[in-house]
Amino acid sequence: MKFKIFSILGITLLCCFLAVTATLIESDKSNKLESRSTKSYLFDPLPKLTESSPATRYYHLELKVVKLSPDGYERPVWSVNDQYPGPLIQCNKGDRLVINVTNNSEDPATIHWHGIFQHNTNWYDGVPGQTQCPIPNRVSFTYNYTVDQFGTFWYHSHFLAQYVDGLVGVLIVHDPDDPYRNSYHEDYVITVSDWYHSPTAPLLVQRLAPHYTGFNPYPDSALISGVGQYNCSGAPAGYYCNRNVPPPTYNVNKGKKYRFRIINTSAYVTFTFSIDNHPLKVIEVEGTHVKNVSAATVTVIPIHVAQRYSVILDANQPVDNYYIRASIIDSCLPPRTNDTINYNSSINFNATGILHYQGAGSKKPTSTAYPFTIPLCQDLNASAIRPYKDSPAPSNVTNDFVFNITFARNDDDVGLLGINNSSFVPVFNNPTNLRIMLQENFTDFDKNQNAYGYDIPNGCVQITLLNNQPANHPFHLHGHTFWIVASGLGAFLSNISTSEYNLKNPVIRDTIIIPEFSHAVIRYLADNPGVWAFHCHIEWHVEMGLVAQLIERPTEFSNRTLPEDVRALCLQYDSYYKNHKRLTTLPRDSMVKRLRMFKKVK
Ligand SMILES: [Cu+2]
Repeated sequence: MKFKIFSILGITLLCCFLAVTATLIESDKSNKLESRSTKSYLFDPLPKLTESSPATRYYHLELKVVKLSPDGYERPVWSVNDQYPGPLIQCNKGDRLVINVTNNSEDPATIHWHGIFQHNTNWYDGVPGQTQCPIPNRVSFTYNYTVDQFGTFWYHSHFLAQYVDGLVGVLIVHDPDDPYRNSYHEDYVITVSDWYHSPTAPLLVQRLAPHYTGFNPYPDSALISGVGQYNCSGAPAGYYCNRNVPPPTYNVNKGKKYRFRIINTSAYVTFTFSIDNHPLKVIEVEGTHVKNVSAATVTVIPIHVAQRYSVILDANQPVDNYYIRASIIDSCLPPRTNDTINYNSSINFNATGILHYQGAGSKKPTSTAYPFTIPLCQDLNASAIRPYKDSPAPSNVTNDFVFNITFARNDDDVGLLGINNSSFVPVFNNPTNLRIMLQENFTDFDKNQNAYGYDIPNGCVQITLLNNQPANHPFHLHGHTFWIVASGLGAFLSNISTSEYNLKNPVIRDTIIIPEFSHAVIRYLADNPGVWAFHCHIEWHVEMGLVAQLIERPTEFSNRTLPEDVRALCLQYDSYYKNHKRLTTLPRDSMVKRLRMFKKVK
């Protein structure tokens, strides 16, 4: 075994107080992955866009597996342009994004643009088996869409659990008419995420193994903006592990105001987010501006998987260093039973970063956390996030669906989640939107396609979600935002009284938590023909089947013209599989086989 002493370059001003000491490295000549470290854009204010809008903005994303150590522990990471999180994409409302994706990751992949409506471009929504075939390895594919909305978004792979392996990035759309534009000086992004030291393919194989009785895999770290501080106690002998990663640090100047865009890119966990001594004024939730009221100023924000908030921080405190806190809410998780994958993880649930006032020097913060007063595993109180402009929900429901969240074991004793007792199985090489375009009727699809359709132009779709399970599920709707007209305890229709519906000024967002034994009623307009996923965003639950497909206005959609490169991708994907000699050896490919197996069982 060979040890080297490494000194860490590029240390920020603040981290000088940390002793940067020796780190262990074992050189592993058999591993051919390149080891990279890149400075993240996340700690700088968003660069100003120079071109006037509407503009066409071009991006190139290369998907590639590299060795990175976000929390000090080195592992293969499914990176974008060698980075984790992937590079920033930003534009103005009205711009066109042309994003060329070159897949050199060895796996198939797709990119979903989380929260982007994809009006008239359903085939660029990036969901394998629903809106496109996966992009095979060594193939490039260009996403090309107009962005007619604004807000804080992210992008991520939608292929198996690839995003949990690192394939995520930030997408910001600026609003020329932002009512809060003059209320802050700089614009920062913060991501919070759980992080796993094992690649997800073996974790998924275990999670979906017959007779498995545990819960979702336990993460190893909590990251702030892609940076974590792992104590290395769980690192196997010989693995590179640096227990002195500098803390994620955001610099502010006293007297200025800062917008922070907070994004939870986790696979699993709910965080609370706070910055000591600094109340946060919420101004945006998932692409909708929030009303300027005193209730919008909060101290602690619960943020579930895939949710986003923008807040304004007033740097009006004494010049000092203060803790930024991202804490995993333990009580949102099931008990840590010893049959759960990675149950003995040495994770620190309370990740911290530093808000550094210019001139504060480098001493460690002594600030204390705000008391946590928000009800557990619920969304931020609705009074804090009312839409800036009152936006009544439509009152005439044209299509009414009830989705029961169900759990059952199949004939192989594999635990599966489902919508109305049906566990979704993607068919990667025959995506639903292509089938609709070939005039197939969704009512003829296999039951495990979980296809729910409606055909009334601009009708109002209502979905009642009933969660009679001891688990919390953050549900995300593609292609839309929705009005939350009701939510609360009780998982039966009898628990819901229509007289309590708020149609006047309900919260609008695209990702909602459905806590255990609870319900929610959402409405949205059928204004976007296409195939839209509606699913729990806990990645482990996605692979267990907690996914529905909403077939929106198939009559109209089937008459649209599919871009030739989208169709060609399916031919490339089929030939990739025919020629792929390692089909049975790559863990992620064995996952594909396993998913096909489910299809036979149910
Ligand atoms: Cu879930």
